[in-house]
Amino acid sequence: MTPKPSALELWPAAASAVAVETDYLIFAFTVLTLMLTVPVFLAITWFAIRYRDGQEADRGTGGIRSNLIEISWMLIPFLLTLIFFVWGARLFVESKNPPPDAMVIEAVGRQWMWKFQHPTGQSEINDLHVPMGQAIKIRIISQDVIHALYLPALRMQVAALPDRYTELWFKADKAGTFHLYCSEYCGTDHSVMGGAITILRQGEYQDWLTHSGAQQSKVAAGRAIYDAYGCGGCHDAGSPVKAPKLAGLYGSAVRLADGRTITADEDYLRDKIRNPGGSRPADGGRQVMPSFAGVIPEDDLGRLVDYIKSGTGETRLGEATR
Ligand code: HEC
Ligand SMILES: [Cu+2]
Repeated sequence: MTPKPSALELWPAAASAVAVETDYLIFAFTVLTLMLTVPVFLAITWFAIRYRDGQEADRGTGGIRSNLIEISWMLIPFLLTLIFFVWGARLFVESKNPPPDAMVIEAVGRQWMWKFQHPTGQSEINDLHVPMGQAIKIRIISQDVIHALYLPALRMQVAALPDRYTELWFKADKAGTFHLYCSEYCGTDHSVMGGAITILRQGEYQDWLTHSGAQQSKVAAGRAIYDAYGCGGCHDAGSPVKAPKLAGLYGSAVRLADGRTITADEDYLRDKIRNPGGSRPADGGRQVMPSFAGVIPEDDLGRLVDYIKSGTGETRLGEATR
C-alpha cells in the first residue's frame, strides 16, 4: 500500500517536529540568501545600464568613504549567516543523538529490498510500521552494496553500508502512510527499492504487532541461530576449545593483541563473527574460529549480535573458560 506519487512533491508532508523545523530552517535560509543576493544582482544590472559605454554619467567617487559602511556590510551578513550555522548545527547534533530509551528497529538493505525487524521479533519487507510519539531508532546495515534509507516525511536519510551499522532516529507526531525510498543508486532495480512507512497511534501499533503474529522473541531467535551455527561448541562452558566467553562481552573493554583497547560494540561483535582473524583479543587463545562471512545472512547476523548483546542480562549465553 505504497502511497500514490503525487506530482512533484517538492514540499512533502512533515510528520515530526524535526521535519517541521528543518523546513523552517531551509525556508529561512532561502529567504536570507535572496535578501543578500537579489540587491547585488539588481545593483549590477542598474550599474551596467547606468554606466554603460558612451553613457553620460558622473563617474566621480562622490567622496563618500565610511568605515562604518565597510564594516557593517561585512559584519551584518556574517552575523545573520552565523545564526544559521548555530541553528543547523543544533539540529544536526540532535539528529545524531537518539535518546537512550528509543525503540530500536533493525533494517537490512539489499538488492533490492528493505527488511525491517521490530524489537518484539516481527519483521516486514518494504513496509515499516511505527508508533507515533515514541523515539524510534533504526539501526541499518547493507547486505551487499551501499544503499540509503530515505524517509522524506521525516526529513531523514542515512546510508546503509556493508559491514558497518549506521543509524537514524525520529519521533513521529503525525499518523499516516508516507514514502520510504532507497536514495543511493544501487543497481538495476534501484528505482523500485522502497515502500511505505506507516505511522500508527500507540494502540494501533500494539494491534498491528499482535496481528503480525508475534514471532519468537528476538533473543530466542538469536539463540536458535547461535545453536544452528554451533557457536556454543567452542564458546559455551565446558567446551574443550578455550574460546573467550561471550556473556558480558558487549560493552566491555577488550584489550587487543596489538596493544589497543577497544569497546566491544556491535561492529566489533559483527566483525569478529565475520572475520575472526581480524582484530584479535590479547587473551583469545589459539585462533581456531572459522569465518562466518557469507555463511550467516545479514539479518541472522543482526539477531546473533543482539543475542550476544543481551548476554549481560537474562540469557544463558555460554559461560566459558577464560
Ligand atoms: C571452532 C571454535 C569456534 C567456533 C565454532 C566459534 N568461535 Fe568464536 N571464537 C573462537 C576463538 C578461539 C576466539 C578467540 C579468537 C581470537 O583470539 O581472535 C573466538 C572469538 C569470538 C568473539 C570475540 C570474543 C572476544 O572476547 O573478543 C566473538 C564475538 C565470537 N567468537 C563469536 C562467535 C559466534 C557468534 C560464533 C557462532 C556463529 C562463534 N564465535 C563460533 C572459537 C570459535
Ligand atoms: Cu538500494
